[in-house]
Amino acid sequence: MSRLEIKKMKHDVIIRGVGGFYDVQTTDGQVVRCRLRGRLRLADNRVLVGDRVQITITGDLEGVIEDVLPRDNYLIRPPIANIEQAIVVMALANPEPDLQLLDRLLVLIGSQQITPIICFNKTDLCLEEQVLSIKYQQCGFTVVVTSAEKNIGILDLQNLLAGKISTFAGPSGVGKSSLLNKIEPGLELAVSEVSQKLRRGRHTTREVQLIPLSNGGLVADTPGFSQLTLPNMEPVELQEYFPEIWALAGQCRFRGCLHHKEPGCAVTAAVEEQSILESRYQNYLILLEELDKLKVY
Ligand SMILES: Nc1nc2c(ncn2[C@@H]2O[C@H](COP(=O)(O)OP(=O)(O)OP(=O)(O)O)[C@@H](O)[C@H]2O)c(=O)[nH]1
Ligand SMILES: [Mg+2]
Ligand SMILES: [Zn+2]
Repeated sequence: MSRLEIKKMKHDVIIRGVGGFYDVQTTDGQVVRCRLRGRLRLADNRVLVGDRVQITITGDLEGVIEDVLPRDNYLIRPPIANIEQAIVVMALANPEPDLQLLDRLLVLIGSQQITPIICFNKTDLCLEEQVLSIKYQQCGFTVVVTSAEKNIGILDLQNLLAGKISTFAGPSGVGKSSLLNKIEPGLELAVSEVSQKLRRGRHTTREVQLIPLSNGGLVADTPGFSQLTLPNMEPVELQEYFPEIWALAGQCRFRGCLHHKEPGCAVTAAVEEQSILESRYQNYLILLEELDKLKVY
């Protein structure tokens, strides 16, 4: 069976892990608690939420995962497989947006051929919300500005999630679970206040969990994180995941320009003219250096 055929078929999917077991949603809508067949536990790539699996039923809503089907894609953070789009949530305030983590996540997501969507939440706490959202829109990203508190942008999110398999991603405390509670009333996911002392979230969500939506979508709530190492890629590949840089790359004097110190670089010129966001370019350089080091050692 080709990858495409596997994708088109409906399959049983892991929707959450629970203390060594996996809940699998079957094609007929039941949730079967499964253990892993022994040899799968030894496999290099651990089993992820979102994996399509073959199971045998052993009892009343109990089964065994016999096999994991090939993945379309997966993310290391949040750990999830086979998604179409990732909603990266950043709070505009409380906690302050971490633009380096945002740009890192956008690279990771892009490199897995997953569609990124940026969600700037807590717009009720911020007066200049326009600035960031317009800048990222100009880069070519889809951006939604929301407030779970004041019910802003929830309909936009619902429309983006309808009929798709998506994941939320982002730091702790930005409001991922709060937004999902608004998107799907009745969910009642746990949320908790941002620590004012540490100025960050309290890691309330502990597990990745795929949630069926009443509009036909499937969306994962995920634990927040603040650290993310990029997957191994050639330094020259990085620019492909910065759309605004990639769009100019053809105008540089040298082919294979890394847009760092090369003469005749269209990208550094655009940064000087402020048509490329300075923070995006600085984050590009930080990631470029990281990939360079990975390559050397
Ligand atoms: N003012 C304001 N507060 C919000 C908004 N959305 C969420 N919050 C608050 O932010 C805090 C953290 O929200 P959570 O939904 O738990 O955040 P999370 O991203 O799920 O965090 P983790 O599960 O730890 O990764 C809670 O106190 C929410 O009430 C918003 O739009 N505006
Ligand atoms: Mg949460
Ligand atoms: Zn260049």
